[in-house]
Amino acid sequence: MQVIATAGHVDHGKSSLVTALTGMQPDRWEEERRRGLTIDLGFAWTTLPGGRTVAVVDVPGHERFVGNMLAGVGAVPAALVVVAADDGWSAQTAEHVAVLDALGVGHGLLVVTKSDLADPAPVHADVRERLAATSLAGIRGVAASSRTGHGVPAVAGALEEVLAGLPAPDPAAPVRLWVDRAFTIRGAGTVVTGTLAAGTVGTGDRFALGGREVVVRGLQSLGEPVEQATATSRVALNLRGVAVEELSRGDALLTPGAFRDTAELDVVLVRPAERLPAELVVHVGSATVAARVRPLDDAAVRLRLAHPLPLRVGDRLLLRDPGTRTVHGADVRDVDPPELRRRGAARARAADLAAGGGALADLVRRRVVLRSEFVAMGWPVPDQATVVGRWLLAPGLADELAARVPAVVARYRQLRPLEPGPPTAVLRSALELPDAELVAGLVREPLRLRDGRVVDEGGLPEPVQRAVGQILARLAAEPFAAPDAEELAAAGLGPRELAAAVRDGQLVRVGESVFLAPGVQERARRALAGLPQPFTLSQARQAWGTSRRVAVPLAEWLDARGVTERLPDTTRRLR
Ligand SMILES: Nc1nc2c(ncn2[C@@H]2O[C@H](COP(=O)(O)OP(=O)(O)OP(=O)(O)O)[C@@H](O)[C@H]2O)c(=O)[nH]1
Ligand SMILES: [Mg+2]
Repeated sequence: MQVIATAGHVDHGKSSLVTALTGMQPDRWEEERRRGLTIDLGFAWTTLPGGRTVAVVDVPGHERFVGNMLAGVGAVPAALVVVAADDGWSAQTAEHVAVLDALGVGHGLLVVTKSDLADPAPVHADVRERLAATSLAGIRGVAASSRTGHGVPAVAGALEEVLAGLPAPDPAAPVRLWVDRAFTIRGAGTVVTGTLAAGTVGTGDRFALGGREVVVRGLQSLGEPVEQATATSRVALNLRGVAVEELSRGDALLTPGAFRDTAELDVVLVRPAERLPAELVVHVGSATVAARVRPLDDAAVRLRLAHPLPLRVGDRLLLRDPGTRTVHGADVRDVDPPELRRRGAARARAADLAAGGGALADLVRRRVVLRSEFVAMGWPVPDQATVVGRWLLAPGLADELAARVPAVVARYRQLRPLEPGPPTAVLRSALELPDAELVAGLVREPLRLRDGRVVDEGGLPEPVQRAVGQILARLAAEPFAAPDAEELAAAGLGPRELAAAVRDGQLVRVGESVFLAPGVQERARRALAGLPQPFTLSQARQAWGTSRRVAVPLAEWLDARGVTERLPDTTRRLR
């Protein structure tokens, strides 16, 4: 399916043309039909002779209802510009075309209607000339009469060609469905409708909607129930989790996590403007919100929205001055812009925005950003980004920060020589990182991450390591000849040094100032396996070839670890 919206002055025959094409009456309200005037958006659809299905969003032409017109064209990629042969280019023709131009709508068809009332040729020529300076320059034109039916098949044929030229939206894109109607159906509950511009919607899907989660109970497209609808499509979703009173036009159903709300953003005008009012109305999708305007230069503008919207970089906004009815197209360039405090910051910012550096430039400015945030802003992840867990780092930044880590570790160890190294939180704050999780990506050889700390591969201060090394050499020859307290003290190993060696996995503490080498448990067990079971402490001591000072705590240590079992008569056996 493809979707197109009408445009044009009041009474020029938009709704009549839609009816002639589709056989459906787009004016839904009794008041509209009675007055012969479109007030709100209308919807109709048909399968064209060539086989394409098209849905038409029919907009009102009356100047009072331009707000509804804006909501209707916001998510639609093509326009059916209608001008009456007996009236020609008129005020709302100009206003609607200016809107389409500002939105950058480049696909469309011009239909000169009421060809039964006047020669369409002069109007056709005039309109084509006026469109030449807009995004609709060069679109095809067809003359028709909805009254006589003359030219209507040609409109259908030309329309098929226009639709064939539309770019195919990404069916896997995240969904942002701007609600254009919300109502209830007896027995079904809340229903919203909208133009699905990208992505896919199906029964059971969950969406974020203004801070709550809603579930799609069922959906319809073109009046028929469907399991799934893929962009471009008109859809009606029956929702669970929201009451109709909580909804209005301009709300958006969002793929959870794929969008972020923003109230402050930087945009670049499609056409530079000398002077902008201090306040403008922003239109995007079906939403309308007032915005404070701060020009950064004649093209770049900072907007502060009266309430946040789920906007992304690359979105095209329509900025409208309701007083003068002038419109500007504006491209969203930053949905989380930097503060402008210093003198000249605005000008520098404008230059950056004009340069339009894209995802990489944005990442360089942010330095570190959550990947999910960055993607939700609308940026692709640049190839040059460094990925650390959930984070993206600007190119080169990881190396720059990693180079600072050894100094932080050294300083910490100087202050606390017997701790293995600083906890990641210390590095997080020293390097001003938003999350300790990032430290993992910044630790380079010979440092490493162990138990939430950044430690030296060596583990212990030099003199301590040397003394421990001597003891280990001795224990290699005589595994149960633990050095006594005096010997340890002489080697410079006080309680803190010994605790550090134990923490580093180099010594095992089996009792009060009894330290043996790693692997002692297995060695002790093997020696006991050669004894008759059960055995006495004295037998164990002899098997180990050590003193009572070592044998008593070692035997208890083995009991505690379940290697041996102490029997009621104080003998032991291996378990
Ligand atoms: N003679 C003639 N009259 C037409 C033709 N198309 C529409 N009309 C008449 O023009 C009037 C306005 O037609 P609509 O189709 O309601 O015009 P519209 O552009 O939808 O008007 P709004 O939605 O209010 O902006 C109606 O009385 C139609 O019957 C046509 O091709 N020939
Ligand atoms: Mg109408």
